[in-house]
Amino acid sequence: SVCAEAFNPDEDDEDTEPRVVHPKTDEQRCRLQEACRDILLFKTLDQEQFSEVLDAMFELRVQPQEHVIDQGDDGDNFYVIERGVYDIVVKGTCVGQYNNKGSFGELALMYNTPRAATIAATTEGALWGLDRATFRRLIVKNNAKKRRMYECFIESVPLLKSLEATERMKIVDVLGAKQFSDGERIITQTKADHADNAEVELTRCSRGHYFGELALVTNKPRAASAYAVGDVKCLVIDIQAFERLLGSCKEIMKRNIAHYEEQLVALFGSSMDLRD
Ligand code: 1OR
Repeated sequence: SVCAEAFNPDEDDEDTEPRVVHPKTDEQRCRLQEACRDILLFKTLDQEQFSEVLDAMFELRVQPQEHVIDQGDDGDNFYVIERGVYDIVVKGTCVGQYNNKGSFGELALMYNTPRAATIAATTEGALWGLDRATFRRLIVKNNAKKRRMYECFIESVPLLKSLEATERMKIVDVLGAKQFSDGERIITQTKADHADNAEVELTRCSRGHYFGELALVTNKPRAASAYAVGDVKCLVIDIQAFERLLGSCKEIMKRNIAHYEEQLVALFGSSMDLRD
C-alpha cells in the first residue's frame, strides 16, 4: 500500500504546541548524547533542533521478551537504543535484529501508518523514547526540507534509477548526512586477506557513486576501507532501511561484485572470496 503524507509539515503551526521537556541528570544527558551520536535521522537537525530533541527524550528500561512495539498498533514514540538486543518480527517471523545500537519506530510516525513490525527485547535493555508530537514537529518537518534538498541528487544516482519516485523519497526520508575531512576513514576493512599491511588504492568513488554495500549484500565482513580524499559529504542509510528500501537494487549491486573481483585480480593476481 502507498503511504501518503497526511499533512504538510510546513503548514504546521509550531508555536501552538507546548515544548516537551523531560529533565535529566548530567549523567543521563551524557548517556543520551552518546546513544544519539550516530542516529541518522538526527544528522540533518541543526544544533537547536537537536538539543530540543534531547530535552524531549525520556529513559525507558525493558526486560527480556518485552515488546516495545507491536505490529499493527498506532505509533506513539520513536526509540533510540542505548543497549540491548531486539528482534524485528514481521507477521511472526524474525526478519532482523538490532544489536546494542540504532533506532526504530519512525515509520508509523512519519507516514501515519500502523506499526510495520513488532520489536521485542531479547535481553535486558535501555532505550530513549521521543514522543510523536515532538518527532513530527522536528524530524518530519525537517524531512520536507531534506526532500527538496536531495530530490535532484537522488534522481541522478544510477543505482536508484529503477526505483519508483515514491520509493526514492522514502530513501531520502531516512538517510542521514555525514561529513568527513581529507584522509579520514569512512569505513574500515575488518579482515586483511592480503596480509602485508600496506594498503593499495583500488578505486576512487565520486558524486553519485556508492560504497559500503558489499558487506550488507553478502553478510561478510567489510572487504575494503574507504578514506576521504578532500572534504567529503556522504549520504548514509542504515542496514534495516537498506533491507527495507533497497532490496530491489540488490541484484544490480550483486552484478557489480564481478567487477570488484576483476579489479582485485588485476591488482593482486588473485581475488578475495567476496561472494556468499
Ligand atoms: P514502525 O513505526 O513501523 C516498527 O514500528 C519499526 O520496526 C519500524 O517503524 C521500523 O523502525 C522498524 N520492515 C518494517 N519495519 C522495520 C523493518 C522492516 N526493520 C526495522 N523496522 N523490515 C526488515 C528489514 C531488516 C522489512 C521486513 C519485510
